[in-house]
Amino acid sequence: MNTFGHLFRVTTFGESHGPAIGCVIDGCPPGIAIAPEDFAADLARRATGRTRHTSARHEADEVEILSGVYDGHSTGTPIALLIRNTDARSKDYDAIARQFRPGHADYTYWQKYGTRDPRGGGRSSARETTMRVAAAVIAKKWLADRHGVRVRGYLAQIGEVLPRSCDWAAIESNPFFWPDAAQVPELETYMDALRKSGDSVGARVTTVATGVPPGWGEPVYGKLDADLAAALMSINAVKGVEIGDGFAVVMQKGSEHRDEATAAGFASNHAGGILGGISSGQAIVASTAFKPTSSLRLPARGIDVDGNEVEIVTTGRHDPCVGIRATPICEAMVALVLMDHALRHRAQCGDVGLVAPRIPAGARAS
Ligand code: EPS
Repeated sequence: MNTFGHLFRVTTFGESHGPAIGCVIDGCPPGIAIAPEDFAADLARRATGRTRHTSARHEADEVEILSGVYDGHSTGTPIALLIRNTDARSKDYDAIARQFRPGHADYTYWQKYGTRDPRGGGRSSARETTMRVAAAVIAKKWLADRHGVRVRGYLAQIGEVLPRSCDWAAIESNPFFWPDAAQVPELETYMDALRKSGDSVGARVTTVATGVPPGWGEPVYGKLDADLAAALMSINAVKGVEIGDGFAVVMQKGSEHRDEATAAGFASNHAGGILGGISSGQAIVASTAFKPTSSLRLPARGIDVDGNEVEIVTTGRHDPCVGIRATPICEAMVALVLMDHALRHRAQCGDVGLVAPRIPAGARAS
């Protein structure tokens, strides 16, 4: 399945070392101002090769709009976006073309399809996330213009390192999307040592959507939190998703967890902005866990396609921590889910209008 969403429906295509990657967005409302340069900022935030802490592959990531936009505005017909791959180095993969990297989708793709494109991991490459970010530029724009929704994220953990403070202003001024500027030198040192060691590490990204009105999300099988979890889990290397307090709820008492309401607003946000699968009007908070990447130059035991035991060493240009550049990808998936649910809510309940009483959003997070 390469298609995502119900009414705002995104299909991505392409492989990491093929001629191009792209997407088709079907169901986009007409009248949204869209220009090729609108995509540049978010694509650059996600891209490799912009700092020494990510893969050195340097893609131009220039978007060509092939359809669905006329005179600078969406027409309501399918929007097709294309990005040509300009810096693939397929020979890096010759040595492992017949091997399965431990911890990688190499093995499961092979088992599923009986074949695979080994160049750059083919379709299983994080390169695919480029098109999610591109599609979400349009969703973010519509959500902001129509509803004042803002979707932002930050890196909330690398390995065992946690932010000591959280300042939104710091996040865009360092290569890690880290919310505590004072810790950035420490992270640089950490990542330099990790890269030299040849190993990789996991990370956690927190994504926050503010301005979402109450009512988005559908019981029972279209719950907003379920769709967010599925969307975030569909990002490469993701192993866990939490909404609001997530797994910490296991240790909470009901009297602690419930978010009390006052006329001035909700007093806390343990629920992460979603009750019964429907947005409450509070900030939606999602946390995503990324595993340490599996393409390592440190030798590991493995099997090749003929079943022989082999020593596997992965050379080439890889991310020591893919979570570092995952913040825009998590934002993108949250924005795509919200866009889809906004249209779904409008379709079914657009006539309901404002319902009183409306509790102000109150606390941002728990
Ligand atoms: C990736 C491996 C690297 C990354 C790539 C994701 O690709 P290559 O081995 O071809 O240099 O550079 O990321 C991107 C190109 C991108 O745009 O995100 C992987 O194995 O997932």
